[in-house]
Amino acid sequence: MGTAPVLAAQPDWRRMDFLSDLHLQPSDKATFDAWAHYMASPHCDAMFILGDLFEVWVGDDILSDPTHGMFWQQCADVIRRTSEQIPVFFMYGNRDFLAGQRLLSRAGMTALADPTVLAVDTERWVLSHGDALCLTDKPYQTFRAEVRDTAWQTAFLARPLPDRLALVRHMREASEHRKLGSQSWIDVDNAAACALLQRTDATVLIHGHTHMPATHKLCDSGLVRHVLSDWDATSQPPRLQVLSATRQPHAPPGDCELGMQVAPPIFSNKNIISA
Ligand SMILES: [Mn+2]
Repeated sequence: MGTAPVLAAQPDWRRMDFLSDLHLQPSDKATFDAWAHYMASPHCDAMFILGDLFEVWVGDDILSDPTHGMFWQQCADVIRRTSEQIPVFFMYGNRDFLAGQRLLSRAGMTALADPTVLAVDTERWVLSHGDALCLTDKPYQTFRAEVRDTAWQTAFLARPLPDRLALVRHMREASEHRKLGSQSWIDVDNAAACALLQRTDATVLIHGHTHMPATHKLCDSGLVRHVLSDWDATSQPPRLQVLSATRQPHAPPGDCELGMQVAPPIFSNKNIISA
């Protein structure tokens, strides 16, 4: 990863919400419903979706496909209604990196590079999906470099939609099979996370991807790594976490509170988790 672009938080953004790994898909209506409810009345002034919003994205032409299009249109329309009220930023994950301009325009989302530095007053936070930092997974990093290549993407998108859907299904099955054989989940490399923060002059890294929500202190230097959970409304208890950053109205600039919450808040106060 080279240098990271900087996005300055607008002065009137009191609350910023971060979420990732919703893995929206037609077969999981409960998670879609919980997410749509959260999106319908956002209590934040800016929203950051840090990748894997969709379980898979095979190309924007799926939006107009008579057989498969309806669910993805609904997703785009849910985002559209939110982005008409507040800015919605989207970072590509390893499952939806083929999201294109047509989806972004329809949903009213602004794409963010991975990583992006979010400058909040005097603080600098790095936003990332997280997969690029899982360095010990060498086969995945090779695969990632291959599929992020423009020529690969052009060739893939040129294939008929049914072919792409079949190919993705095949790749998913192979990946699930591989996971069954491995003992542990591969995590973000802490040294790489630390180096990224130092290189970008930032103190906080916010990412998803690993589905291992936690707050890690990095390299004894006050640096912090916040890991977002994935979303699953059917698990017990439901996983529907949003990391909210709130600027206190009377606090000095840069005095921001980061707290993990569960969305939508209708589920009950018991679901509020302290950061
Ligand atoms: Mn991911």
